[in-house]
Amino acid sequence: MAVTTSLLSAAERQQFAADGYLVRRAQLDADEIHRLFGHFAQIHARRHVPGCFTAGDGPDPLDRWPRMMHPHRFDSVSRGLLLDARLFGVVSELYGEPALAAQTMFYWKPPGARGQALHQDDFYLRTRPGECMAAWLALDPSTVENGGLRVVPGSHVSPLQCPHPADETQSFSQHEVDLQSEWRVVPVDLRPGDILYFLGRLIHGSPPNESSRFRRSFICHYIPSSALECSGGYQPLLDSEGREVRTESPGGESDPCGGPEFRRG
Ligand SMILES: O=C(O)CCC(=O)C(=O)O
Repeated sequence: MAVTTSLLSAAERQQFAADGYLVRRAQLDADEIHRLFGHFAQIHARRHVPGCFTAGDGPDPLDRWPRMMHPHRFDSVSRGLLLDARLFGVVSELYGEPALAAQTMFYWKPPGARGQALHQDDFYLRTRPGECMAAWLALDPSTVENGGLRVVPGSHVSPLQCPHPADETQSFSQHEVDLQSEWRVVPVDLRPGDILYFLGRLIHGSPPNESSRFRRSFICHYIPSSALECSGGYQPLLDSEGREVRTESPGGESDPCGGPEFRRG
């Protein structure tokens, strides 16, 4: 796939390089989003899809509305979005080389749900060389009140950190990284159809949903096609035509903080 330079402006590319993230507004329209709501509600009604999610009936809202992992592995709508040029093409252009698609997730983030502590995605994907990139698609308004994403601009130039345990009363995930004193955590307000792109070393996370509204989002992860390693759980990867490919070797999953690239917190 040739990487064209027609999707992004020079200002967008510059801002992405400086901050490590970029918001592109109104990439999906209201009809498309409405169809996605109905579609994922039908999948959730199955209550259990192996390797993707199991819905329970416990008191934790995330037990009743768990995130769906890798829905593109069985669902053509998710796979279509992952490979859609509005996402895949932009990611390839930001990389300056063809991307490979690694992951999809659907988050319901119901009222009362815990957030996700500040982290770097490449702690999980282990992309080498290079770094992964997320395309985070807002399906509902995503704000401070309902647990919208927050980012640390410029933190993408720092190395991967070895995280410490997160406060699991606030975060459903167990890992949290530290902030340097000059860094600021900035909320990113998104409207339905907006896409936030960000790099695998950018520190980001989300607070709990303290509103009475769901905050639904569809999240894709990619790696550059020149990467030689990516964690095994994200493979097989897909190229722009949907063909399955694998990196030469999986990342070092046995000791996630052991490599020389990790700064121990
Ligand atoms: O959507 C969220 O609340 C957090 C998602 C996130 O940080 C991630 O997928 O890496």
